[in-house]
Amino acid sequence: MMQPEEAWGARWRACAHPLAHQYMGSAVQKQSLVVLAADLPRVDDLVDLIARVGSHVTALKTHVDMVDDFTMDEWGRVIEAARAHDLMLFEDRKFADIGRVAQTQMGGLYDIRSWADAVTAHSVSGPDVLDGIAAAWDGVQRIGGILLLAQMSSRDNLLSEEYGNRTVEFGTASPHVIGYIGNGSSPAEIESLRAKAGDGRMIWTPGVNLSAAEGVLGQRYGHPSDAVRAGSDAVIVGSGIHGDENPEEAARSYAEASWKALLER
Ligand code: S5P
Repeated sequence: MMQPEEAWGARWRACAHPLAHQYMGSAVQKQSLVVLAADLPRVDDLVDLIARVGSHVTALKTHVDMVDDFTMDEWGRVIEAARAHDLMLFEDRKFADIGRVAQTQMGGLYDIRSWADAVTAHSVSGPDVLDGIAAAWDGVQRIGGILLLAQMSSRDNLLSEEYGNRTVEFGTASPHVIGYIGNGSSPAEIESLRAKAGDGRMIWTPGVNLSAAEGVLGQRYGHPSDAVRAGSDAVIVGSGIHGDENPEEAARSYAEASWKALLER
């Protein structure tokens, strides 16, 4: 099997966080840079989807607060299914409050700190949100990584170039930040973010779809291969997989496209 350093090059050497290495190592094993956006409202359907596509995807991105039948016990089934497929658990919570509140929001009903390996955060409130999130993991003796939103895929969003630059400054200064969310629908924007982020941080991109049609409610899409060639290290795919009539085949296609593009890069 290929060594991670061979596939990832400078990115492997420069990303120091253990979770960045966990993701990149697992991507090589599965030959897939696909993060499954499992946007389904029922635990049974989530567990079923993981069983079907788990071997073609590298991380499981959740929105735990969209699950209708959430209880901590039921959620345990999702965690177990993900771990059984060696998937990193990534809660897309988009924390955006002051540090102290983000710390407490990592607990609460969903107790994100106890199971998530990675979470997303907005940088709008300043860099202390990052320390708040890290303090919550610290409180339960776990280590996690944060992905900061530097760009978004939705049309007319307010994340300007300057906002993205400041976000990268926060991310560069924080040991808890493993990477950035970039706009997967625009190779030019990914390239620009890549130039600023350097090799020490990953870029994960939503807004990718193989049939690159218009998404609903202002979502925009680009091709996963273009995103990876432009500097994305993970393609976040939701509808393209769970909305397909054959999720397993779809996941395999995304995995192949993303892996091939990484090797080309
Ligand atoms: O800018 C963004 C950031 C994120 S994290 N645009 C996004 O679409 N996302 C997330 O990616 C969104 O919350 C959803 O879970 C996923 C995209 O889903 P899809 O069905 O459009 O592939």
